[in-house]
Amino acid sequence: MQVALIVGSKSDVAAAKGAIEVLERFGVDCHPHVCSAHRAPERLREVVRSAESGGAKLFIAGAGMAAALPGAVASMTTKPVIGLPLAAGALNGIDALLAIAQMPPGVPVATVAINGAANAGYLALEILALNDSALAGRLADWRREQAERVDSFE
Ligand code: RP5
Repeated sequence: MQVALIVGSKSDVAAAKGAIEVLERFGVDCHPHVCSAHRAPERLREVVRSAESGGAKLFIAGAGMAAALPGAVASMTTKPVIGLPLAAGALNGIDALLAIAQMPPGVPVATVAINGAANAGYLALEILALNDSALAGRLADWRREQAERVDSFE
């Protein structure tokens, strides 16, 4: 496993699937979990520990509302954590975005856009590509294809 993806609730799963799709498209193994930082903190510790011993190089953590999950995961590992704020409550994800971004110095969470699951996947790929030249090459090819599509009238 290279990436562990954790969301705080079953209700978050659909909004997080875009990250898995991106990772799978580039052949990167991702194990998804549902575990709430507020409702099951002890189980979360076990999920993070077993993901690390299973080879996870980084974490994507998605949650809505108070969104404690990404910060809690970051407190349990020194691997990079990408926070995915989800639009789950009355504040449409602004609450989660602010909660995830406002980490204390020394315990960072890299935060993507509200419901930005695909970019959580792409950022994970870019981090993994630092030590994987084949993956870096595939990402560069994909960026070139994207540029050609944007520049074309077809
Ligand atoms: C957050 O509260 C979860 O990440 C979810 O986005 C939101 C609502 O959770 P449920 O009540 O649907 O389980 O902790």
